[in-house]
Amino acid sequence: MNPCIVYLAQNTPKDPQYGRDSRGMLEKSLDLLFQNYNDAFQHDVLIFHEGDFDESSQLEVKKGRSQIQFREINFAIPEFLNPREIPEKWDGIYGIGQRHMARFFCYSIFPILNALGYDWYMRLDDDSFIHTKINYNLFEFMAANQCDYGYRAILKEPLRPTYGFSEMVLAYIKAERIKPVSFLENFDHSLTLNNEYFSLKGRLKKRVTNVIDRLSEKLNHDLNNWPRATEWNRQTYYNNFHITRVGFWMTPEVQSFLSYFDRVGGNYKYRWSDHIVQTAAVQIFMPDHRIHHFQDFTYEHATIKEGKLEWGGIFPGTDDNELLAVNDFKKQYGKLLCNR
Ligand SMILES: Nc1nc2c(ncn2[C@@H]2O[C@H](COP(=O)(O)OP(=O)(O)OP(=O)(O)O)[C@@H](O)[C@H]2O)c(=O)[nH]1
Ligand SMILES: [Mg+2]
Repeated sequence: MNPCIVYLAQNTPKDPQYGRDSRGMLEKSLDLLFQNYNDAFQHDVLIFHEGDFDESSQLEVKKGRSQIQFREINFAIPEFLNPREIPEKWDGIYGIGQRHMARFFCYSIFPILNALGYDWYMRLDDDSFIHTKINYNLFEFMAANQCDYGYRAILKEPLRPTYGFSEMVLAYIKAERIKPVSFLENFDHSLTLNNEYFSLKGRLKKRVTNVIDRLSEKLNHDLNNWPRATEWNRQTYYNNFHITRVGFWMTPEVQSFLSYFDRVGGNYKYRWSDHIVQTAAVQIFMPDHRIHHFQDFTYEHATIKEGKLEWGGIFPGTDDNELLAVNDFKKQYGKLLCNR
């Protein structure tokens, strides 16, 4: 096993997207990571960057921790996309850097890590904080339990950056005659099957679950019976923390799906983010028993705007409700989680 921990980082006290102290947050994230986990397990930590960490800043961030390596990458809009279709600022807010980041994490990262010889990775962002001591090797735990994808939280993605996404995924699995493992179970408002309508409310709920199961069973045989494409529940892995086996992402089926997604250009044109495609890939191709929900440590990833909690939050570990970090967070923002 040759695992690593990855970050994508920016060497700035005020990032162009949110005006946050990216460099300061990265250092805090690394300090907590080493204190609570990596001092003991000594995994390689790769920090991808666009050349803005010069040698002296790299040394400052490393603080003598030899496991940390900086790796320079270059971002560019793919040549097969029409640049005129790509807004410089999406919705007048989101710059191109954020969309390069999304493409990096849902498409480019897998062949890069594979070529470097890493077979597992764990992702953290500069604003990802692990607050609890983790006393076991997370990668060995995953392998020993035959899991290929581990996540800490699920959040409901807003509608705006998902327009057209589920339709695109359904078109692909339909055309390719793929029978998704659990993706269709997330179309849960209503269903059309054999011209019957089932409401999710009340007593019919159980029946709908059965219908979904049957629908999954039927898919490859009856292409006319499909869930309505606009009904995706948008529940997605909050993947600023995740652990996964690189080999899964390099299988021809998953690569083919990711390449299709990439050619559509949804990251750049519609701000479809990395976590929605990652969620779909996992739920289409990965058996449920290979997915693990970590709940035993406290993880923080919060989008704060003007002092207010806008998205995400702090996710207390099973025994961590009285943890100082949890109490401080609640005191400061009035709640633990924001998932509008
Ligand atoms: N090099 C580089 N890194 C970036 C860029 N945009 C984001 N990142 C990094 O990628 C990681 C994820 O970016 P975030 O802005 O936190 O994106 P996010 O987690 O989807 O958004 P939030 O939920 O609001 O935190 C962070 O570590 C960022 O510093 C970019 O343009 N260039
Ligand atoms: Mg983030």
